[in-house]
Amino acid sequence: MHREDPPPAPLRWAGLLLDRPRVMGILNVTPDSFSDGGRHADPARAIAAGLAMAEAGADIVDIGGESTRPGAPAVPAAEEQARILPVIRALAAAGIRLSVDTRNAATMAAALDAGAAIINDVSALAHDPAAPWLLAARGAPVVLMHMRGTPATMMAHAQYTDPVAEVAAELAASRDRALAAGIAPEAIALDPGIGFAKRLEHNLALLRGLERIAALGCPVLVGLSRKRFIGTIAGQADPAGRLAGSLAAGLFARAHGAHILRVHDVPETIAALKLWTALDVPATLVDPSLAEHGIVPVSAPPPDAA
Ligand code: HH2
Repeated sequence: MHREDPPPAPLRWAGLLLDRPRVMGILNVTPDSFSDGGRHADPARAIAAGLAMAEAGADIVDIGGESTRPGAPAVPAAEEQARILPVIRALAAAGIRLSVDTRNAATMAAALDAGAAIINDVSALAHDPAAPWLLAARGAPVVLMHMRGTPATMMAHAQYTDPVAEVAAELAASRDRALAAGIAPEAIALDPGIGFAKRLEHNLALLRGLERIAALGCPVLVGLSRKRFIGTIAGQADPAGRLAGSLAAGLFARAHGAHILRVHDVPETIAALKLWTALDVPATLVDPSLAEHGIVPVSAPPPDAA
């Protein structure tokens, strides 16, 4: 890009202007999620946790009723809905932008009816044949995440020659299937699926190569919070002890093209991103709330100063 070129217009997705990093808080209403399993299984505790995330500044709260950790059993859609719908209704009534982490079209429909705005599907709409048509009809924004196989079988498929090229090509194919079903291009965000059919070296390659996923032209969401590769590298067996590594990897992902980070630790992630943004300040990408501290957008130098 030449100095005199105007910066590209920021992407917009799900009512969010992606001119600065956005944060999706994780709210698993499950007994068995790998990090927060059981903590929010009671609806009242889940609602309180969702309200706290929004209060802390989460742009989206992502509600899940089925664990997708490696080897996790599938949860019947009726059970999944019984877990999440009361939480969705309460948090939607509080005006919180909600996504729902589900692979089932019936759960997607019920969640949208209950007030959710976004669907987050770890199968990229491949699990349930009704899902793409439903979302095309509803016009809901969707996260298409990369995975191979199912959570029960995915680690057997973690074989790549060039992980970044293969994941980018498979995500592009998922996007094209969604478009062919009638989902609008601006409704689609893509996610490399850190830890899903990926081993340590694949996760690292994908984070280093995130720009090639962003080059597909859709907003990029990354979920790496407390995941196993962080524990492996930092020597932390307990997911709850992986905050520092999650923040470091999240900032790296942001610097390499991620627009949205899906995280367990909302206030800590927002603080880290604020510091990163204040230091990085690429032209117009400044959090407006920093203006009170005198940190304002820097305009590009005139061409002859280059
Ligand atoms: N990771 C998990 C679940 N859903 N969705 C997207 N888009 N991206 C991710 O990386 C992602 C996801 C797994 O993490 P978590 O929800 O914390 O655990 P569990 O699947 O055990 O409930």
